[in-house]
Amino acid sequence: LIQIEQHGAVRLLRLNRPEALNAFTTGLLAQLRQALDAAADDREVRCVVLTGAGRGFSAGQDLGDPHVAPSREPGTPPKDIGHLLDHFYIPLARRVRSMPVPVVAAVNGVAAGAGASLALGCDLVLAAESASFIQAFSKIGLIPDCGGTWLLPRLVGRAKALELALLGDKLKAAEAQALGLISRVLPDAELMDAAMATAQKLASMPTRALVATRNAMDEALKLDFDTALQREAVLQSQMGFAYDYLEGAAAFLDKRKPAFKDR
Ligand code: LHQ
Repeated sequence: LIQIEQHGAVRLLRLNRPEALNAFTTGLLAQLRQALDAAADDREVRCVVLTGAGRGFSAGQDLGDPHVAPSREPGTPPKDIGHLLDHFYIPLARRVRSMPVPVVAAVNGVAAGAGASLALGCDLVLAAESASFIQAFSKIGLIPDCGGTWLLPRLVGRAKALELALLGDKLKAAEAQALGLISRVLPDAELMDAAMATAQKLASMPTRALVATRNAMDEALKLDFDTALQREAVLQSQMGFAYDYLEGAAAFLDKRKPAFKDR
């Protein structure tokens, strides 16, 4: 259910249930998490790209999944879909957010529900012109999950976050970029080349510093200014002791290309 390709130091993961717009079954969720774990554990991997096979990125939870679809039989007790979050979506969202390498989403088509949350939780989000983002949850009586309630207001502010989440309207890639929800929009035919070039660039950069930057920014959202300054000093001190800083500064002074290796 996941196609895995290695391009130099870039690990490409492609959700592969195109017949259902890569909607998440428990099998797909488990395999995606395994693939991310494997990328995290492999020291040769310095960037991960996440995309979808076919015309969609992911339509979110597979609503036909018997564990999720409410039973239509009278008298049957409702299912606790919270278990699915506990065992699949929460570990997945945490995994993406805590990867030891940058994660690029190449959103090739529609990203709906948890599919949108997954994309928006990545470090850089590139989208094809024909891609779209749908906060589909409200339309079926649910709330944004897989990090959606945390991500949306931080990315676009409360007013727009609520507009998107309450109305559940389709947001085109260009509108998503204008709102600051995603970083770049590419012509469809150029998306994958652009995403892979961006990933190769990130892979050639000082991975440990890139990841510490993401982590520091996520952390800073919870801190006051003064505490964030202190936290930067702690992290910067760690970076200063690392090989990549020595190499980066030396390469600059020697007027040569640096060869970074920390992760
Ligand atoms: C699908 C799905 C889908 C199954 C398309 N499931 N088959 C977490 C935990 C627990 C419970 C529930 O939820 C969550 C988090 C969530 O993610 S909730 C949100 C779930 N997602 C949605 O509500 C989106 C449902 N899909 C749609 O609204 C449309 O399919 C979109 C707008 C994404 C795309 O529309 P179209 O381009 O018109 O494509 P389509 O609707 O014709 O879909 C193509 C096929 O994919 C179709 O199958 P078929 O056999 O008829 O060709 C769909 O049934 C199937 N599919 N999404 N989520």
